[in-house]
Amino acid sequence: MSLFRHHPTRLVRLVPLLLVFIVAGCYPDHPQSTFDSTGPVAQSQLNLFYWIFWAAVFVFVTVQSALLYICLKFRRKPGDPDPEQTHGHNKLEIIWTVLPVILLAIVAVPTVLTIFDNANSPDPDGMHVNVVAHQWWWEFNYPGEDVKTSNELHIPVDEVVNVSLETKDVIHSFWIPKIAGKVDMVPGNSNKMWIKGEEIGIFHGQCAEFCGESHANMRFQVIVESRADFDAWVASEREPAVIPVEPLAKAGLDLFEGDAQCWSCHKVEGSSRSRGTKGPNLTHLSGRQYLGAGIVENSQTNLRNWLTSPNDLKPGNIMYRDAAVYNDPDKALSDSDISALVAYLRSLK
Ligand code: HEC
Ligand SMILES: [Cu+2]
Repeated sequence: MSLFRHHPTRLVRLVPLLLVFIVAGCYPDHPQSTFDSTGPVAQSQLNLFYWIFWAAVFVFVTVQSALLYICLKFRRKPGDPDPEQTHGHNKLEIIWTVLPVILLAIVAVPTVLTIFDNANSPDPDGMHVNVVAHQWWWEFNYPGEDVKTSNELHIPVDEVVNVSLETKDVIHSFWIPKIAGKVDMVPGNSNKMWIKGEEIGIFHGQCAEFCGESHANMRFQVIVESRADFDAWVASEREPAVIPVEPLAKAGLDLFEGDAQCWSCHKVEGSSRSRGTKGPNLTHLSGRQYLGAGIVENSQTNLRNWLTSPNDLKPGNIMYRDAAVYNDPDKALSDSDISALVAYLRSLK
């Protein structure tokens, strides 16, 4: 405690800082706050959290009050003789064994019920989405709708969506803080969960299991929309990409499917050349709100920045690591190449 004795003010100065952190953590109106749930799964998890939280508060307050009381009441006063020496106390030992058992039961019963509720879809024959995680982006396949897309999950409001979770590489974890979470995606395994969005809007998703350099940048958007909007989205996603006629975009397509070798990692439906699966499906890239798995807004400038130096936006990403245009100086993209590619990608509506 010498620190305290010599420099009490230094430590006291840290208190406001600590409060800032604590209060910031409590702010519910945050895109990744689990305290502002909008779906039954996240709501049940939040209810469970409160149940356990208040049980813990009860234990804390009871134990600390007893401790304080005992310390004050039975503290040694000057001149006191040695206290009476005892060994064992059956009644006390039974009480402090039985009480925690009851408390643990109070916590365990709702926990197990919630686990089962979250694992068993109320509508197993409803809509399905297969989510495949990659370092550091997401693939979303809708087998019933015949739609394959990346980095943006569209779901109809108030409908149960059954989700299966897989990974192409390391362990990831699927988490939409306001709607549901978290279930791990484990190599060689397919995990299941269900989600339901009860509010129309755009929600944030985030990988919740450390998976390498750009783990923190492995995000996605969840677009909860009306049934009609969802059906319209499905209809447009099912259309193959339109072949551009505008000369710059056309030049971009030639590069994409030729010297720039983008085709080897990216799929564009409707193209017989672009069938790659190492990177996100780009068929309707322009329809997405964000680029690079939720990192930056999908604007012309950001797309240009992404193609110029993907590593600045997303350290370590596999495109930068493996694409020839970033690794072989002879194949590097010129400014006009990038303009053409941007024009082509912007045409992918
Ligand atoms: C070696 C494989 C590979 C090659 C070659 C490649 N990419 Fe990629 N690309 C990826 C991967 C992987 C990602 C996902 C990166 C991430 O978000 O971590 C990606 C992401 C993208 C994205 C963002 C997609 C989204 O949903 O936000 C665009 C746009 C893109 N690439 C365009 C291109 C273009 C244009 C070329 C050719 C110059 C190209 N890529 C070449 C692997 C590749
Ligand atoms: Cu991760």
